[in-house]
Amino acid sequence: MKILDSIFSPEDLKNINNLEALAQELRTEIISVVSQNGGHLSSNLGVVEATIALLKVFGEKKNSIIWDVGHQCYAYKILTGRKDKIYSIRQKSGLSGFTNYEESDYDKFKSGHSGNSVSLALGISEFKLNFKQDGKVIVFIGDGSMTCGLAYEGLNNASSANNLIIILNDNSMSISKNVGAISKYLSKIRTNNIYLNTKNIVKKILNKIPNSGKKIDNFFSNLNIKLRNLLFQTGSLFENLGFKYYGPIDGHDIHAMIKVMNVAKKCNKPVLIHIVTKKGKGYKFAEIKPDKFHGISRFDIKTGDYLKNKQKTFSDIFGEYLCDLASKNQKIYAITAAMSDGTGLSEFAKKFPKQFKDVGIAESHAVTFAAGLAAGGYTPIFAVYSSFLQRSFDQLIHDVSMQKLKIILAIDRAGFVGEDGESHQGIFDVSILNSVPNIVCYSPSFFDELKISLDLAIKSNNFTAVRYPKGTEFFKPDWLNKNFNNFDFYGENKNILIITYGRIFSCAAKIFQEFSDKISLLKLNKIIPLDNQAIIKSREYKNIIFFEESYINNSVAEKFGFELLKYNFKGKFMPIAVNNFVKHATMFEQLKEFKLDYDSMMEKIKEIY
Ligand SMILES: Cc1ncc(C[n+]2csc(CCOP(=O)(O)OP(=O)(O)O)c2C)c(N)n1
Repeated sequence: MKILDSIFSPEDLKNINNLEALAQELRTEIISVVSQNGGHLSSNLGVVEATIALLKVFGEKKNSIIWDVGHQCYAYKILTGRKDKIYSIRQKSGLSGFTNYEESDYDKFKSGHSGNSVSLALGISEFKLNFKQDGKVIVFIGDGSMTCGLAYEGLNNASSANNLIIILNDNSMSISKNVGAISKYLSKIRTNNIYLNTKNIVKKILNKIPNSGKKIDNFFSNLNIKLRNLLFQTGSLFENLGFKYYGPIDGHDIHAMIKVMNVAKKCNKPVLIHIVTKKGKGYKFAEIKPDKFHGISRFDIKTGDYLKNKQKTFSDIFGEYLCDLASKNQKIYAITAAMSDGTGLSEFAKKFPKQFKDVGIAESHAVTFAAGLAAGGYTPIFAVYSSFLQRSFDQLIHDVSMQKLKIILAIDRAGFVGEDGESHQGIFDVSILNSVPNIVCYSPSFFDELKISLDLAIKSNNFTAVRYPKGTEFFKPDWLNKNFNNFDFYGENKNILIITYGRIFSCAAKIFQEFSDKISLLKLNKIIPLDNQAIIKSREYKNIIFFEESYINNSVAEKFGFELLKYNFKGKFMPIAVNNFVKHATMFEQLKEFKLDYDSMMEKIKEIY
């Protein structure tokens, strides 16, 4: 019988002696699940031991455990009563790939976006302290997420949170190699020779002391502060912020972590435990290439190879084309917020290191940095996933638009993204951009249109966004107008006009190809601002159905309908867009759920003709 078969809640960990064997079982389970469902493999493998220690010490429900990003919570889910459902992870109606309060009391929040954990924890901590509630609030945050400005806003306010414990999981990786001064600071702590020696001293002492938290505490406390700082090279940052600092601790040594966590449990001040782990631990391929296995689709466990042939994606095209453009234009400057690979910028980074910056998980900074670059004379291009751009709303308005600066946003993952779930869907960028004055936004449906959009953006003096979907292009009709106009009408039918843009234009185009006598089609390329001529011509139609793969409020459809009213449109206007958060499922299931796939479009059209 597996050890896992005897664990139904963290309580059951009390009876388990061979925790290393449990870690091994968890690893095997996680590798198996992710190989079938895809997911965040290397992050999860790295925290198996830390999760066991965490739940062994803080598994009671009176404690609140908050995972930053939450992508590394698979072992946590298995050990908190969700073992039987783990094979449904990231699938429609199955477990989420992040923490999710709808699934379990052990999950305090829905997670997905990085850097918010300390602030969330401080809120819970404040309530607990004021209402004299027992229990600790524990944050689990990676060194990558510590590149988020938001995390420091939290740390800056944490000094009186006496029930707060932060576990800093330092694996020196974000998705790719971590960047910036904080990362260098942590690396200095880790690699310092004194640390290596000290680690052994600490380990020896920890091993000698049978569960005597007090003695360990004394050991740490009684060391002269100066000596301790010298030994650990640490006191400065976290201690000056008001934390009691323990570390660095080997994050794969369950017993060492349990002991230090028990000490932290007794502290009456904020504590930061710095653990050092290996991303991808225990699976050869993930250890060698932790970035490839950070977020991965289905793969063969034996070879580590993807099970699906990788098709060219919009991100690939963007990255390649930007390299072409930069080879002729030294003023092009590309920025990523910790997503070089995902946004297709890895090659650019290698070829044009002086025209590239990975700023860490710092989307707000990235936009304002771009504004500064533009003010200095560069043509900055910030490549960012739609959902992470949400972090930069004020910067778009205050630091770019209000200053009349020209920057370019390359908005990747616009629209549904599938299995990553609610936090990651690219459905809000259009609503956001519709609130930014003087911005131009193109929504290409196909690879060549993406290139033309980028050309237009670079040639113009406008603040421009180009938004494009995850993955590859869909059906591309051969009758498509080769010019990338602001808009194009197709067909003669005056009864039904279908309007759409972006990826789902392909579904509408297929329908038009089959039923060109029954419908006409309007393809929008420039979605912000809307072209008046498109509105004026649309007045001629009796029924307009606007299909939009974006959130409905402040959508292009809403703007279009509003403009039609201004132009005295007398027909029927039917917007079909996303009206809620989007749960994890395949992208095709999501399109279907929100009635934006071929069949749903067809059904809607049939209601009318
Ligand atoms: C605001 C935001 N930007 C980008 C991401 C994408 N992202 C997910 S995990 C991750 C790296 C996190 O690194 P770390 O916190 O060190 O965790 P690790 O995976 O290394 O354990 C990034 C950039 C995100 N989730 N949220």
